[in-house]
Amino acid sequence: MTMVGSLPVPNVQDLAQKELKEVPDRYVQREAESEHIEFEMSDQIPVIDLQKLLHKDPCISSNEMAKFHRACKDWGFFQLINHSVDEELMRKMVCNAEEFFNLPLEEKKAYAQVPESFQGYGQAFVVSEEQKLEWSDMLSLRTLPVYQRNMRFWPKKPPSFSETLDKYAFAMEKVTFCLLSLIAKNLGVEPKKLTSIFDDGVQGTRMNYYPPCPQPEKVLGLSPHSDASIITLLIQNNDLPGLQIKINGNGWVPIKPISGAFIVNIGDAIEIMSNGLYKSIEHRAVIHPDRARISIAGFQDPRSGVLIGPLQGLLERENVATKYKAVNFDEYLRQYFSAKLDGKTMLDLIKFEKNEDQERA
Ligand SMILES: O=C(O)CCC(=O)C(=O)O
Repeated sequence: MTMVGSLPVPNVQDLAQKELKEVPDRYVQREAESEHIEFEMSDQIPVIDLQKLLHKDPCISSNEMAKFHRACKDWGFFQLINHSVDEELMRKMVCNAEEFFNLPLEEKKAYAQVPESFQGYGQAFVVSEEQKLEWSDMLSLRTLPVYQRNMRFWPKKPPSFSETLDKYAFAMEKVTFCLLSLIAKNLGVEPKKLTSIFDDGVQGTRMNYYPPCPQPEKVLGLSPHSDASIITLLIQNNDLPGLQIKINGNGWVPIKPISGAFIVNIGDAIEIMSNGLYKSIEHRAVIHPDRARISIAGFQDPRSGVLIGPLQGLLERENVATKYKAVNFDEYLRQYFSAKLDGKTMLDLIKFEKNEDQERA
């Protein structure tokens, strides 16, 4: 049985408060000077308007649906505006997370991860004592379905934390369900074929805390990876950039967050089900020299035990061969959480053959 969960590591927020001149060697994992950053592509990252997608006027909705299709196909990332989630709730969620991370370390340790579990305060994806470490701490919680929550890891401080996260979890689920129905429409498959994996679906919420770092060019907040999820919704504490994405194996494209928007990305589950038409894009988080950044990622996964594979209707209509093996999603997640973050290697393992993505890279 593979290990799920992370080896214990030092608390980075605590380390960062020690006013270090140089970061310890175990965190040095980047050579920024040899990286290519595509600043000019930042402004091209698609912005999708949910109200336009759902608009009664077919002219407006079909234009936006075409834009949405291209965003999922060519970018795998977009910012979602006019999503109907109360912006005050989003702000409160971020403030509650910030208040939690600002508690004394001893208080936060009451929610520390325990062996063989990814839930709680700590890290993820640390599987060996030699592995380089990320410049971040995290609080990971299973937020849906409600009966799968482990309240032992839900902070009691600030007092509004649990109520806010409960509301926020359902709000994220609603948006994801809506996006998934629209994705089905764009893929030309019966919505139920996609949304049925979502009934009783599992949602994990990860709150990432990235302290400032005296040598940000040497560290990573989160190593390059794609998400295992169906769809991920991300918000963050301010307009501080930190998230970067890799398009077509070229340089890193920084995302400039739009206030009040969700940053949305397609996860591995949709890449598999769309037979590679929609892309689960590699992304990473970089660190600011003197400001802390907090992000909250909501990962919507299929329900437990479901088998994920390319959608039959899509394969027949496009008359293409299946590029991915069908996988039990629980097993996929188990593998995902028992290895270090490493680009798209997990997804590559279930591809039938080298396809054009790899050839292009
Ligand atoms: O902090 C970010 O912007 C990225 C977070 C992320 O990719 C994750 O939590 O998997």
